[in-house]
Amino acid sequence: MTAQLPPGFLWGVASSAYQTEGATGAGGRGVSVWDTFCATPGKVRAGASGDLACDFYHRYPEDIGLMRQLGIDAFRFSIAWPRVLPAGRGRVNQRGLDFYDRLVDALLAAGIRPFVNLFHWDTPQPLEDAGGWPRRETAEAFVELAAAVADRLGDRVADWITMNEPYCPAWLGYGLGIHAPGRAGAAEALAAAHHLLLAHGWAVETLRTFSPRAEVGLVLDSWPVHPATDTEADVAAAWAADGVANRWFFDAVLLGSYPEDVLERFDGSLPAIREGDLDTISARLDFVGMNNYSRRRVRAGRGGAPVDVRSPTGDLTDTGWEVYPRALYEVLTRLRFEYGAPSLYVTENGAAFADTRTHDGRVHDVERIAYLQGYLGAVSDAIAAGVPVRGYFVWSLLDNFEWALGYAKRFGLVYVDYPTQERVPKDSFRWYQGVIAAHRGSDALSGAHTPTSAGAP
Ligand code: GCO
Repeated sequence: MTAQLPPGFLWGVASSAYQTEGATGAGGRGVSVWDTFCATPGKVRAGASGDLACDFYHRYPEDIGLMRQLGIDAFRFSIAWPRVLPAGRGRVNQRGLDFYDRLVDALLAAGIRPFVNLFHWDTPQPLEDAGGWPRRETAEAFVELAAAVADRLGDRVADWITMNEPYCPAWLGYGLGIHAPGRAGAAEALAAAHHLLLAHGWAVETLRTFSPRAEVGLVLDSWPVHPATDTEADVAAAWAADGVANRWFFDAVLLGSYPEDVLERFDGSLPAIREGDLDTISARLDFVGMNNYSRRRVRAGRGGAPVDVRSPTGDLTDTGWEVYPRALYEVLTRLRFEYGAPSLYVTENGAAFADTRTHDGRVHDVERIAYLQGYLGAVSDAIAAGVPVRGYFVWSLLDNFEWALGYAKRFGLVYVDYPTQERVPKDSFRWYQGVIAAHRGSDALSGAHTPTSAGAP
């Protein structure tokens, strides 16, 4: 039994450049912080890198064939900044843009609406060498990326995302050092977070200038933070963790202010926040994209500091994340009812499981089907509660490079045999295909939906 979703609901899959494209030396691409991080011993599991990844750069026609088979309405992908501006700013590399031009045309020809995300963490290395996201200049450079891409694709692309999960590059990249560029310090993370948001705000305006039909959004990740127990200390710790990971971004983007408790907690480590910055950051959006996979459970550690604890019960995915569909309901309703998000897409949801090919050559990923089913149920509940959720993107079409975890975690609806690059649709692929077809069938009956060509010019 599949969740009830409204007519016109958009079905998609999501991906990102560094995780799938490979071809890091092709077409005049510059170096990104992820190339450097992967080349640094000990940073990425088994010394893996995105050098080949899924070779999507060369194999995209085949992969679009898979998307057609799947029957999706929309494909969300990101632009590799170093392909477009190898030095991060200045000279535009037309060959880099040519790739995305071909990709967009091929998607449109297949009746698939491109959702273009300008940034999924692959900052050009020269910008990092000049100080990276803790410096305001990096946000200024980002405007050049937005302009170059929108100028080239804006006649055909209507759905734009400025960036994906600014929390991750800020806190995993600059706060904890477990993602590129691997720097660790709260002051750097907070400065990076502010400048990422500033870059987002400036890009909103730039995208609307260059792409007249643009619908512009930002993708945030959110895991609801639950206290491990209802003691006052744990509740306070959960609130503090929620402040850094969620409210910092939600408040800034949707309310135009930073949360007081976070400002107080980090007093002394805060970046220069100039007058007008928060007006820029809270620029009107057409939608907010939500990435959700699970929830966090937090207890008070030393000095009350938040410490994550594992869930004592429940199913876990291969990344150790609790299967907890209610989390998605919570973030969607929160964004709408507490923050007034205009409309929402679930821009990522999915799960890693230890998929293997069995004797029949197939991948019977029953856990993934159950996971997705549960979360789609949460989407349908959120819609029933009055949240305008416009669509849902599975992370991901293909197994791909899972950042510091290398290729060890498989999130795809399609299994990738990395040594041969063979694509093997998993059982979840067929399941999702069926969900989409059934929905479209009911849409056709109600006469409410024009399949796949909805957003094409
Ligand atoms: C993220 C990123 C993706 C990940 C996915 C699975 O949400 O962290 O957008 O790049 O691969 O989420 O962890």
